[in-house]
Amino acid sequence: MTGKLPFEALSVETLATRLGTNEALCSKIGKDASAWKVREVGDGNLNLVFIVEGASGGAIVKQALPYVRLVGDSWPLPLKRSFFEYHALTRQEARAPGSVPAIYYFDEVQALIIMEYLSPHIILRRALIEGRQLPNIARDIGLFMARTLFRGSDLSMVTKERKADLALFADNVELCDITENLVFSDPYFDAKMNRHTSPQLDGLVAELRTDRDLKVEAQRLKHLFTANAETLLHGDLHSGSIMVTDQETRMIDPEFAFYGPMAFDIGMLLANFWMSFFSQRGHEQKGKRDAMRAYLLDVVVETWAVFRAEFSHLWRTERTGMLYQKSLFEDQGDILAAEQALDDVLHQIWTDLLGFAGIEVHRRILGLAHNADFETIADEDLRASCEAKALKFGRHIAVNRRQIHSIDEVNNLAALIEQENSI
Ligand code: SR1
Ligand code: MG
Repeated sequence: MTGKLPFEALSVETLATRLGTNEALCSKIGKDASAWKVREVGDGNLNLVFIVEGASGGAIVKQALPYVRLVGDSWPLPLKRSFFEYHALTRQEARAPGSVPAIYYFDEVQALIIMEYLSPHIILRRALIEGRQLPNIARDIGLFMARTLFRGSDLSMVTKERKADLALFADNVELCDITENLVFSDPYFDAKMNRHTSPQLDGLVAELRTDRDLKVEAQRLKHLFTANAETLLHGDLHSGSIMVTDQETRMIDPEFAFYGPMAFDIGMLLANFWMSFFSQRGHEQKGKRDAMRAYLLDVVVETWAVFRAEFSHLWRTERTGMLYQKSLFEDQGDILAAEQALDDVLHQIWTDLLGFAGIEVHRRILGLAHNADFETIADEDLRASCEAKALKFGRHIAVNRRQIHSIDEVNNLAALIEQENSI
């Protein structure tokens, strides 16, 4: 396949013929395309994902479709998201080496990326639903977030390069538009594509949609999301965008990448751990999940601690950008002022991440794109009761984010709500 042919979606049947002479793919998996085994495994909302296995190995072929797969061709979506995913992956690899799949090939016109087949990795969300305790995720994800968020910002980058990059990713308009609507607005009114577990949640949903404080807060956060072009975000860092083994963690799918507030990635990620926490009761049939719940709260604590420690380390050792220049602080012998500024920056991230986490919880229960943590709970009353607790938790941390001072406070709140009688 050359980049000059017009876009055409691949299929299991056509992939070997169309990519059979692709040198990057052949060198990874073997030249005999007639022996390739091809499976389509995409379970996300947007794209085609193929696993291709040949005589000498496997690879992933990911291709964007000109529409939202979850909804169909009534919702067109530009192919250029593949371009942003490719460029985000290259930056993430440079800033946090070993944290993303290796890229073998990119074809902009065909909107396809050929990349490393991560095996035996599975999607983190799936592992958490199964009740698996992964020992390294907090460390790996905390480091990934600190390194990518710090090194993609004006704390670290040459300002001319950062502004050029900001301009490049500013064109990721349609994917930002999805987040701006699906995350920040749709959950809080009766938007067309919304759904929720009904009738069980109807009362609570109506309450949340008339909650003035919550709606104002959600819009403040949307404002922050659109106006604070602070760093290159992953943009969709939930547990479905992370692949794991017991030892390894890799971040995938950064097609929503753009310059936004650091707290967005962290808040979205932690929200997904808290949602997993509230969903565990729905998966308890084969044994108690108390240990799993405790594990998830520990993961939250450790992820935030690792993030803070690594971000602080980078602040002290790599602060080469135009913000909080060393010439103003350390170079004048004022190390304490640099530490004061660090505390200030971390405090702002903390306050904002709670807000983003709260509304991420809401949109996964009230909006279009739900998550499997709750969706796979077949008993609707049980699912609704798990979801109701998560909704109350999300409302509390979003609205009260300026009055909450520690991660333990948030985890205690989660534990308290979990023990309450359900709706
Ligand atoms: C229409 S896309 C819905 C969601 O799927 C993606 O994974 C993002 O989270 C997006 O909000
Ligand atoms: Mg995705």
